[in-house]
Formats: sequence, C-alpha cells, structure tokens
Amino acid sequence: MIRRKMKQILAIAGIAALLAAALPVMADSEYGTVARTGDTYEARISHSSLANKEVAFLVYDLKGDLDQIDSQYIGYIDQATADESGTLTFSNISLPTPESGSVTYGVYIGAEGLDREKIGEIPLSASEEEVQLGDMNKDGSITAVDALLALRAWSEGATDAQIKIGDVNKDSRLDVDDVLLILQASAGAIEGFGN
Ligand SMILES: [Ca+2]
Ligand SMILES: [Ca+2]
Repeated sequence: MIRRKMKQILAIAGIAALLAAALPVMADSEYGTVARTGDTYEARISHSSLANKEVAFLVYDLKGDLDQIDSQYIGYIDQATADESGTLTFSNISLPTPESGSVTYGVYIGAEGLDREKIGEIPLSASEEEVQLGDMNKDGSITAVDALLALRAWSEGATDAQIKIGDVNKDSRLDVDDVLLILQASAGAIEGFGN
C-alpha cells in the first residue's frame, strides 16, 4: 500500500514538473500575458519601453461592448514599478464574478508614454452550479492543467471551494486519489465526473 502511494506520488511529481510551464494563458500580447492560477489571475508584464516606469494595471468589465470601455466599470486596479528590463508581475488578481451569465473583462496597462494598451480579455462565467467536478480552473473541460491545479491545492492545503470542485471521488477530501482521477479523466482513460 505504501509502495503504491509512493509510486503515485512519484508519477504525479514527474507530471507536475512537465506541466509547470503549462498554466493556461488567458491573454497574450507584446506587453505580457495573463494566466489563470485557480481562482485568481497573474499578469506578467514585460516590455523594454516600460523600464523603471510606474505601470498602471486596470481590468474593466466590458459590459458586452468590446470596443468601448467606461471607467465606471473597473473590476480591478493596481500600480507598480517595472524593473530596469521593463518587467513586473501583478499577482493574486481577483475579479468580481457575475451573479448569473458571464462577463468579459478587458485587461489594460498604462504608463508614461504608453496610453492604455489592451493586453487581452478574460471571459468569466460564475455560477458554481455549472462548474463540473474536476474542472479546477472552470474553463469547461478537464485537462492535465486541472490535475496540476488539484495537485497544488492538495499540497498547499485545499480551500473549501477547491475541495468542492476537486473532490471527484466524493470522500470529502481533496487528495492524491482525486489528483490521479482527474489526470485519468484528462487523458480520456475514464469518463468525466458530472456536476
Ligand atoms: Ca479545466
Ligand atoms: Ca476525494
């Protein structure tokens, strides 16, 4: 039994290493990327023109109009200074989720000499009931990324919200067994888990 667990853990560690660079990228532009990391987002900004500048980071709820933005619909705002290569990261970005339906957020940066550059869009649909078991990043499908996120949640101590989605064998815990089941589902070896 212990041997089996060890084997499982070694297998998962290997897979996690392979997947570490495969976090889903929601937005991508010459100024950087926005990636989802579970329930929050991380924006990695890098452009030589931003070197040592104060960079404003803004996320707007576009209210269905993808060409128009209105400053009253700011979903998130932050500001930080880029390093000498023009690189900086905004992490733990949490966006308001809609009561029903979905929203599209536009992600923008601004700096001296750079007028509000759009670096991407984040579509977000909220209702927990529609989230399928095992779909840790709530993107509608179960992939190896979900196994990686479940593995992370397990190793870091899963939140109630993570357990709700990640406990695919319904034993009220998110642990290595769930990670392996999600991994198998992502590979098509077993059926999904329903809602
Ligand atoms: Ca997923
Ligand atoms: Ca479980």
